[in-house]
Parts: sequence; C-alpha cells; structure tokens
Amino acid sequence: MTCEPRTDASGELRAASQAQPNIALIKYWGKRDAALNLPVVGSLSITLDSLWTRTDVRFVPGQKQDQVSLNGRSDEAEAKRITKCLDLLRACAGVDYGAEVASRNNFPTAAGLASSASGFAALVHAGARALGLDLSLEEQSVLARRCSGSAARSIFGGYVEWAHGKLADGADSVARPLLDSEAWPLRVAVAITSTAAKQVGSTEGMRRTAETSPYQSAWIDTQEADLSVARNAILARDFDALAQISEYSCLKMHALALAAQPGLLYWNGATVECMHRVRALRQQGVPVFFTVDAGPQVKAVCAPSAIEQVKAALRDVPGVLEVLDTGLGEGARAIAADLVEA
Ligand code: 2P0
Repeated sequence: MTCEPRTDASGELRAASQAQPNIALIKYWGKRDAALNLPVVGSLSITLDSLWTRTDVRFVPGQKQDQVSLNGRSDEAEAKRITKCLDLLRACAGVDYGAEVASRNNFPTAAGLASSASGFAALVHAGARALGLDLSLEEQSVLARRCSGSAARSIFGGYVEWAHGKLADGADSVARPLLDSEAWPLRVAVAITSTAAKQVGSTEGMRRTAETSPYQSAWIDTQEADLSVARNAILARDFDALAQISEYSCLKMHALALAAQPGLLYWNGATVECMHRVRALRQQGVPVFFTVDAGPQVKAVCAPSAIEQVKAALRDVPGVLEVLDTGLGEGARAIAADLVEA
C-alpha cells in the first residue's frame, strides 16, 4: 500500500463519512495475527443500509491528544482504539496532529450489531480524506481491518468477501465486493433482545476460543468449502442454498465458541426462540433464515416479499424489545459534516 499525502490538501483537515454495519453470513472468528488483525478464515457478509455510523474527523496541527465523542459522550476504552486507528492514518500521512472525532450510531453500540465494523470503516474513510490521503477502497479496507477485522468488509456495499490472505504483512487480507445490493436486494429484520453491552468482546472471545476450543482446527479446515457454497449461492441468487449454508456457518461458529473454556454463550432465551421462529417460518415456505453474531440479537435475512411477516413473527417472541428493518446498502462514503450532529 502506498500512502502518499496529496500535495493539494488545503484548508481545514476535516472530513465526514458514513458507513453501515455488515452482517457475516459466513463468519469470521479467530486471528492468525492479533497485532495486524489477520483472520484465520475468510468470511462473507452483507452490508446494511438503514443502520449507520456517521463520523466527523478534524485533524488540528499543534494539538497533541485526540478528543473523541461517541454518541455525545466520552468513552476511554473506545477512544484508545480510535487513537490507534488514527495513528495508522497519521503514519501514512507523516503527521502527528491530534484529531477531534465525533461519531454517532443510530443503533445500539457493542451489542452484537457490528458497531465496530461501521465505526472503523467510517473513521478510516473520513480520516484518510481529512488528511488528503489518496487511498483506494481496497487500501482503506486493509487499514480498517487493522482497526477492527469486520470493518474491512463495511468499506464496501452489497455482498462482500474478505480473504484471510497468506502474506505475513496482511497486504492480501482485503475485502472485495462480490455482488451489488441492487442485484439481489434481500432484506433483514433485526430482533433486538437486549441493549446491554456484551460481557466478552469479540477480540477476547476469539483469543479464548483459539486457545481452548477443541474445535478450532475443524473450524479452519471447513471454512473454504462454506465460502465456496455461499459465493455460488449468491452469484446464482439461490436463496435456499444461501439459507442452509448461512445457518450452518452461524451455528458452527457458536458451537466453536461455546466449546471454549469458559464457554462463550452470547445468546439469551429470546435469541433461541427467534431462531426457532425463523425455522418454523421457513418450513411453512417463507424465504427467511437467521444469523447471530457475538451478541444476543437475531438477524433474519429474507426475500423482500416476506419482510412484514418475518417482522411480525419476531415481534411476537417474548423478550424481543424491538425489531429493526433494513435493506442492503452501499459502502463507506463522504457526507456533509453537519449530518453527524443532526
Ligand atoms: C463476523 N464477528 O464475521 C464475526 C461473527 C462476530 C461474530 O467480526 O477483534 O469486532 O475487532 O477484529 O471485527 C466481530 O469481530 O473483532 C465479528 P476484531 P470484530 O462478523
């Protein structure tokens, strides 16, 4: 990756961007290099549209520290991760300016809704532009990956595959778009079953799993076949094939993590009940399948014609607080700075 600052950068070193969370259908879990955030397996995701992170980044020459506001509040742990991410951009540009960062999500943070994916994709996209760095989307995906693995995928819209790569420096561990969202505009109902932040974050969960789960090598050995099935299902718009392989990958990831010591149990009772409801709907012929990440929310992916029926069925599950509804959307993009505070 070349990181040459543009020579025509002028005026305020400020830019704002929006990125959306993505949901993995073939899951990422496990790192081959924790410092560079290189995954042990490839993964495949869909980028959403109506959930978003909007981030405004302003570098201030002479300022020593970064100042970070997330949803109008300071958060020390997140501010540290943001500073580490900004350091990568500063190293590219050859500057040491502190930054003022304001970021806002329109969905619950850190509860298994991929807020770090949209958050770091938006941060890299805005920060690179603020510094006048001329980075391709693939180069932005590599930088976003180093800040949070799944953020590599939120740089792009629609159906996205992130390669695990083989190179030690991770230059080939990059996400690439597979199919546009308009080419197969599936919808997603998200059943929120808890708004509490999860007890074990993904980074720690992956480390614990790799060290203690007896299923780790089987997970790695079977991932390429799953990716191939999912890729073909997407390119053929074969809903049933995508449903089968996606639920399989989800349950396999959770089985892997459940077998860690101590076991990682990201579900609550409503999570499980939602999964049963989705399967019951599918048995009745409704084109829908579930996926669940490192948190208790259930994402039900369905054909557009089924969205109202799926939402109603999930709303009916005791313990479901709210059901969000989204389509598939675009990748990271520039926005006006006033949209961040609006
Ligand atoms: C995924 N998850 O593929 C998987 C499935 C959660 C379950 O990527 O440590 O926040 O920052 O690389 O990206 C969540 O992990 O973890 C995640 P780090 P990240 O979407």
